[in-house]
Amino acid sequence: MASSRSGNAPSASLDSLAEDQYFSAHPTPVDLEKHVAQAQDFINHQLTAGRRVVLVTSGGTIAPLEKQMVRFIDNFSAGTRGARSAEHFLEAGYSVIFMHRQFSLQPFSCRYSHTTDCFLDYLVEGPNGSVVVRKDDSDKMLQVLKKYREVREKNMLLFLPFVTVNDYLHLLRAVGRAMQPLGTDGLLYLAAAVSDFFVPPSQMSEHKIQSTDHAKPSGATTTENEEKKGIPDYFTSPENITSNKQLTIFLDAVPKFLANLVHTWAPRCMIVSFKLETDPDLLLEKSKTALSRYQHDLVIGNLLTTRKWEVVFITPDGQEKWIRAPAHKEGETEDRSLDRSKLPDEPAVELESLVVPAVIELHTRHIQQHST
Ligand code: 9Z3
Repeated sequence: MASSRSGNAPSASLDSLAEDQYFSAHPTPVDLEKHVAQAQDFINHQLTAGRRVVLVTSGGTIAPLEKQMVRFIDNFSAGTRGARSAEHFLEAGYSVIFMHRQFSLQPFSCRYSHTTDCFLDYLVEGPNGSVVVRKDDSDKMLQVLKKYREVREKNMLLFLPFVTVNDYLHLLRAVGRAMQPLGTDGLLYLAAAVSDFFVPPSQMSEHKIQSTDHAKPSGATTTENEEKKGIPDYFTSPENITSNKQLTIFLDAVPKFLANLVHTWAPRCMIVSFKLETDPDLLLEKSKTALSRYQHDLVIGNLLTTRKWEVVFITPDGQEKWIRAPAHKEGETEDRSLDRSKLPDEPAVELESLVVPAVIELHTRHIQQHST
C-alpha cells in the first residue's frame, strides 16, 4: 500500500499559512545552509548504502529575551534520552542525524561528559610523558571508543547543533524535507524538549533589558528614548510593583509544526514524538490528544520524575503500552506507577535499550505496510 499523508491534514491550508507566516517572520539561522548541505550529503550516502536513517532530536531549546542575547529562558533537558537512543539506533544499524542542543549530551561521549567525574579524572600520566586512561576505566572506554570510531568511519553519525527554538524549527523543517527521498526508511524521533513559549522577534528588545527601564506602571507608553533603544512595551511592570523594579515578560505560544512535518515535510517517514508531563493524571490523555491531533505514528509519553524508568507508547490503534526498566534488584520489574522517592538515580538497565528496539519494530511494520 502506498503511504502518503500529504494533503490529508484536516486544516492543511491553515497549517501552511501558519508555516509561511512563521518562517518569513523569523530569521533564518546563519549556519542553516551549511547544515542542510551536510544533511543532504549524509542522506545521499545512506541511500547508496541502503541504510535506514533516524533523525534524533535531543536537548532543550532556549527562548532568547533580547536580540543581542544576554538572557534567555531554558529548560531542564540534558539530552540523555536523545544521546542514549542514538547509540541504540546505531547499534541496530541505523544511520543517525543527531540534531542536538549545542553542548548537550552526545552519543558515546555522554558516558564521560556531564558526569560527576571530570574527564581529567579518567586520565593518568603514562610512560615517557604520555597520557593514558586510568586502568579501571580503560576496558570500558576502549569499547565506547571503538563503537564511536566505527560509526564515524562508516559515516553513520552526523551532528547538527541548534540553540534557540527558532534555530530548531528552521533546522527541523529543512532536515525533514531533506529526508523525503528516504521514503519509509526515514524515521523521526523527536526527543528534544522544545520551548512552548517565546518572545517573538517583533516584540524583542534589541539590546540588553535595563533594570532601570522597568520601574513604570503597566500600560505606560514607551518613551521616545526607549523606542530608540528598541525596548518595547512588552517588558513593563504591573502598577503595584513599580517600586520593586520587577520585570514582567509576556510570552507568545511557539507555533506547533508537527502537522506540517507529518503531512508535508516528511510525509512517508515514520514520525515519533515525545510527550512530557509532570502530572501523572494528564499523561495519557495529553499523549492521546497529541496523536489524534497530528496523526503521526507514535507518541511516547513520559513523566519528568520517572522518565529514566518508564515510558508509555500510544499508537494509532488506540493501544497503550508501558515500557519499564528493570528495578535496581536484578530481574525485578515494576508493574505499577513508580514511586520516585524509592528509586536510585539510574535503573539497572537503561530504558533506551528497551525503547529503541520497540520503536524499530514499529518502524519495520511501517515500512512493510507503506512500501509501494
Ligand atoms: C521528552 O519527553 C524527553 O523524553 C525528555 C528527556 C526531554 C523528557 P532528558 O533530555 O529528558 O533525557 O533529560 N521530550 C519531549 C518533550 C517535549 O517538549 N514534548 C512536547 C510536549 O510535551 C511535544 S514536542 O508538548
